[in-house]
Amino acid sequence: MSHRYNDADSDKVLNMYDDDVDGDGIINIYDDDADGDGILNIQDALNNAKKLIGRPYEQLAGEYRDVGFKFGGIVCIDLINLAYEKAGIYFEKELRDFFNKKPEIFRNRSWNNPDDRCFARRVENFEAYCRANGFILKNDKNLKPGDLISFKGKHIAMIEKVFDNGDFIAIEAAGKRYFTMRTDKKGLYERNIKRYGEPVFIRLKFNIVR
Ligand SMILES: [Ca+2]
Ligand SMILES: [Ca+2]
Ligand SMILES: [Ca+2]
Repeated sequence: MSHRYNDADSDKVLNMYDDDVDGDGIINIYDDDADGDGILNIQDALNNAKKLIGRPYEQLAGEYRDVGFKFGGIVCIDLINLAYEKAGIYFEKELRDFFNKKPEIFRNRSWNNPDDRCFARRVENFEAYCRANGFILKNDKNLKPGDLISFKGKHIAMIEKVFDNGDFIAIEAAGKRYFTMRTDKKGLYERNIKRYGEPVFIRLKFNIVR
């Protein structure tokens, strides 16, 4: 996680606090290539997510001073957050900043707010952020690698590969599977629709006016 504490553009603001990680004058959420490595954010994040395959699931869910995470365990949303932060998009910060702009989109604000350390690790907050920004797809007809799939704001995975017949492979960190791994659509749906609800598909967009 050294990327968090690096300062890619040497402006004395660490990456994790920097609105413009690569210092090209375009702030991260409008910058298609936020870390300036020549790879677009979505592809960059997908590459990073693949590297997280094999990470154990964080069964303690942040309890005990987050010891599980410190030892490399991740929960479903960490897969997304870590994959993106290495690409220069820090959703931990973006969600908190967004709360200050549009608090009304978040539920249970008396405790579900930026002061809560788990605020940006709640899928429902990430989904609300995506909804407010118009990132929710109408259906699953034209999924692309890098799209995200959220089950009623309770569970989330990243799509890696899409087949012509509508099938897909996703990367998922799920408690019942113990390790971050690939899943086919059938397995993903069987594990999660009954438990959480119907899927919502998300395509993040950068380089747009919001
Ligand atoms: Ca910086
Ligand atoms: Ca930039
Ligand atoms: Ca990049």
